[in-house]
Amino acid sequence: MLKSKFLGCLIGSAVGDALGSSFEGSWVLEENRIEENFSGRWTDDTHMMIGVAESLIMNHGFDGNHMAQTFIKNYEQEPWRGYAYGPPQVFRWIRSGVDWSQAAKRLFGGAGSYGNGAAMRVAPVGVLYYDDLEQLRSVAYGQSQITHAHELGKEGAALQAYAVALAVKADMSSQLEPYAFLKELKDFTINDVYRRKLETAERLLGEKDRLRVIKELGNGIEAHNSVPTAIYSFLHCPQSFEKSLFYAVSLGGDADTIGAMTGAISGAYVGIESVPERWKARLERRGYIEELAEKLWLIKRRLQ
Ligand code: AR6
Ligand code: MG
Repeated sequence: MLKSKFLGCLIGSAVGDALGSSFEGSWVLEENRIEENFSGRWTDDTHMMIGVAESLIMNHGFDGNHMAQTFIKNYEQEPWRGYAYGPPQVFRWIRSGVDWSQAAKRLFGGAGSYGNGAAMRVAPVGVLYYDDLEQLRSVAYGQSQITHAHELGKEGAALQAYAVALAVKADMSSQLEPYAFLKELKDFTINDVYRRKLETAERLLGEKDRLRVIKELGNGIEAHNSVPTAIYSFLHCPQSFEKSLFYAVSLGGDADTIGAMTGAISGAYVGIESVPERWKARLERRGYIEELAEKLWLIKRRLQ
């Protein structure tokens, strides 16, 4: 079952990215339109998630310099994946000699980025450290530091990784309790912005009006306006990968990234078998992503 959850998480993340990628920046949309354009092609979200997995596997854990070089190598091979402004800028600074742990602090006038780029790629950290909170937080922050030095960017990644971890630990055969799930996340976060968002998510459970959900939780490119939204989308229907994903993408906005983060949590809960075959079958580089998930699982098994 654990192996199925590792595979479900990484494949789920890539499927969510691919499903949402046609709707990045769109308004709220009808769920029955979402599948029309599904090509299985994914964007920078999955490209960077692959980089995180490759580096964790190569080093049997986190090595900041190696992960930064892996991101750079992947980016230079396929720069057209839809990267935002921040990461490529950081890559150029590192290439010109700036240390991997310092470069991202230069972004946005020294504030660092609070974009959702560190959270969208964090799934491999969530599975590998699902039963070790301290390591999970430390590696989630470490991998963020490469491109996202702002506290909200880093905390968003840690929260997303922890949501994945909780989903790995939860047993599919007993009903998942959304209030208990949100409470665990609230206890985990050390940031008030996220704590308030999780309280809002709790209040909104079962809300029918999508515009209200967007207004209160957000659907933007900022980590604090998308990570809680992905968690909420998973909780919309925890037992169904398909329903959670349709819901996440229907909110529009940063649909590929909210799709990727929802897919990572949902896939980690339901397992690979419950990710619809029609989506898996068309997913770009499915075999390679499955191979990475399996290697992470093997490392986990050896560590235990
Ligand atoms: N001050 C002002 N604006 C900011 C700040 C800040 N401190 N931090 C972030 N932004 P970026 P990402 C805004 O560039 O997080 C892809 O399409 C600013 O507009 O660090 O990797 C993926 O699919 C900045 O450009 O990149 C995701 O949707 C933007 O947030 C997304 O891009 C994104 O931060 C991930 O982007
Ligand atoms: Mg996006």
